[in-house]
Amino acid sequence: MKKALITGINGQTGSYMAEYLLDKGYEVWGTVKRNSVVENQTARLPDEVLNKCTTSDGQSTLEYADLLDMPSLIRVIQRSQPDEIYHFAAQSHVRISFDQPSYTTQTIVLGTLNLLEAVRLIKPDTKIVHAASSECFGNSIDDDGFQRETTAMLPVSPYGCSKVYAYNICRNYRRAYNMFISNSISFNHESARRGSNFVTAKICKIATQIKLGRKNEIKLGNLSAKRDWNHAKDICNAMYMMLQHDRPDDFVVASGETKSVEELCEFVFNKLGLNFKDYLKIDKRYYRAEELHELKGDATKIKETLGWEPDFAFEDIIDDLLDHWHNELTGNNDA
Ligand code: F7E
Repeated sequence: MKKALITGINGQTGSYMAEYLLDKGYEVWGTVKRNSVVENQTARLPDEVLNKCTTSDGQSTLEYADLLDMPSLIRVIQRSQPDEIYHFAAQSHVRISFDQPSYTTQTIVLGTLNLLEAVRLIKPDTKIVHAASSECFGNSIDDDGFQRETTAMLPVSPYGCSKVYAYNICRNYRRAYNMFISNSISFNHESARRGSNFVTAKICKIATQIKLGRKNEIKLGNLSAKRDWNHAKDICNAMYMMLQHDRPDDFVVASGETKSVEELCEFVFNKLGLNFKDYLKIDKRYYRAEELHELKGDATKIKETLGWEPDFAFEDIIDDLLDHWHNELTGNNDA
């Protein structure tokens, strides 16, 4: 039985990764960050997943650990002896990275370095895939309007700057120590489990509240920003494929389509039979100190090398979010 360790197993993508790997028969380990509300520590992991997070002799495979606490990383790697590591844990909200630049940098920069160093010292044959980000590109874009593996990285947020370091230290450890470390340069990825302070989930949640008569306005920031939206489950599949490849490498994972926040908003409200302009207020609070204007990824490399194809189109992603928020807000959790 293969063993995988997921950092940030309770995050949006980490939780889907756990399900994906359990379905493939893996023993799944996860790092859990201590939260004073104990239920929040595993809130995104359904009971059937939690119940399967055990060793063959019934010991829990969820371990308290923090990327900034090296002893905790050493302990979890020693205990789990993983064949594969899926590295998600980070402060991942771009606007909040302007409010908490030091914390964001510590979790991503030192956190990734600590993880790589612990693996190098304890179990250097572990295969690692790091959740890098399209934020690494910032406003750099090729002449044909796409970002790809060769596009210059010119980040425009503390989060993006940190992810460029993490991306590069992964490449450095790969070359310097001959370790199997890949980067998934993931573009925006969304789902029913997306935190509602990210724009897709925020719009779907509030549009549903408006439809139910519980709210009468939505406050948003920069409507002209364009993003390449994907489903988190498609990112899991891509990251799994990267670790089954015969060598480590870096891959853009993206849909190749881009839409503005305004187009997203219009699409969601239209689906509910509403006109977003009747409810929209612009609030400067949601702007970033420096904006990233447009993301559109070229996923040719992963498609041609690994055979990856996404299962979810843009409308499927929105349907997943709207179904979730309708059920959550109406208490219809059996649906
Ligand atoms: O913003 C605009 C905002 O916060 C998307 C993370 O997963 O993807 C994500 O980062 C766009 C931005 O995601 C609001 O200015 C307008 O242009 O959903 P978001 P993000 O910043 O693109 C990358 C790839 C990551 O790696 C990150 O970890 O929407 N926007 N009004 C707004 N955004 C938010 N959150 N809230 C608003 O009210």
